[in-house]
Amino acid sequence: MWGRVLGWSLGRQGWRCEPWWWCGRVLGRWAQRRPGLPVAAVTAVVAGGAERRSPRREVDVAVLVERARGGEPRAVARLISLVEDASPALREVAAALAPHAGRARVIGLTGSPGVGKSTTTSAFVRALRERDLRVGVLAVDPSSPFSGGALLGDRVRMQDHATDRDVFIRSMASRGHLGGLAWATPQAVRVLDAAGCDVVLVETVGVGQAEVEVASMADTTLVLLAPGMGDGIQAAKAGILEVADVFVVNKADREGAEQTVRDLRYMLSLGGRHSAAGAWRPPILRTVASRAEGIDEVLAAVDEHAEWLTRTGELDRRRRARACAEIEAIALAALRDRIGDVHGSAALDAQAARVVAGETDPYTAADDLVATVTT
Ligand SMILES: Nc1nc2c(ncn2[C@@H]2O[C@H](COP(=O)(O)OP(=O)(O)OP(=O)(O)O)[C@@H](O)[C@H]2O)c(=O)[nH]1
Ligand SMILES: [Mg+2]
Repeated sequence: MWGRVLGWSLGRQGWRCEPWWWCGRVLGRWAQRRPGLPVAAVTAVVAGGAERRSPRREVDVAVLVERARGGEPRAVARLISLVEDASPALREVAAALAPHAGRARVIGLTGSPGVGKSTTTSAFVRALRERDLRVGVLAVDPSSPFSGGALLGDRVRMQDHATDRDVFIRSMASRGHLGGLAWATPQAVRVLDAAGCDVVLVETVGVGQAEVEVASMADTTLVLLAPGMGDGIQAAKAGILEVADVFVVNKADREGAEQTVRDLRYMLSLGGRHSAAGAWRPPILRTVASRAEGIDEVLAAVDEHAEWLTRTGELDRRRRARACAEIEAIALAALRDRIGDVHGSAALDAQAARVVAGETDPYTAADDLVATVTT
């Protein structure tokens, strides 16, 4: 839920009436007209009912996770909010989710703004629903501090799926957290995984470092390009060619698609991770996402990649590497917090004075500092 005003709440499905708020109003008025009645008590009882139902109240994480596992959209949304807001309940949420995650296939989609990621995602959702799979979609914008704005268009495009109970769609933004989405996204994926999603699609905007990080959280990463956007060069610069498992040249109905495919082939021929012996060779596929053309072929390539991941043990290796990165990020954040506490303290000042006086070097001083905060 995004907000509430006078008995109405704004959520994923638009504005909704809040019956308990209206009950409170009506009963309160009714009680006021009866002098013998303790108005405050009536209001308190009604308010209590409303509060107990209010998702902003006390968080019972175990109940929330159970409800999410039952596929209840509100519980899923609430859990993702707790993760995104780095709520104090985050640790409890992570612990409660752990036994129920690891089943979903995670597919990342990345590429420059406007290349057609959301259109492709929407076409994927339709194709996956035809296979009767439950689908989660996370639209992630690492460069934006807002969950709305640029992503509003995505919601509009995703409207086709808004009433489908087996499709969960959520947009996330960094909200200014340090390394925010890098750790919030895997947790949000776990929420969707625990909610029984067979496939989680993670759409990230742009081709910068943050996108590469988010993309590397997927089992299979799709890099989208479009003709005439100079994407190939940009992608090569950002190192995105390295993370791609499948290349999709979208907007193949436009002039220049063949040139984009040729450019890509050339760049891949120059070497890199994909040219090693036994490595996965990323296919280059053409799509017209707006007409759902080529989508089945892309899904077939994703299936083939999934099969390769399992056969070669790469899936396990990737998931472990991801867990390593996640643990490391959390540990570093904790360490940074503690050093922050030390910052300006007498211990740090004393070390600084010794470095300035030439009595020690900054490396030894840093070792001492780390030893102080970790013991
Ligand atoms: N001609 C043509 N237009 C397309 C195709 N796929 C998407 N579009 C259009 O391209 C525009 C951008 O599509 P989106 O799906 O929003 O692109 P996006 O990559 O999600 O954009 P951001 O989320 O802003 O980065 C929309 O107007 C689509 O209708 C295609 O295959 N051919
Ligand atoms: Mg989009």
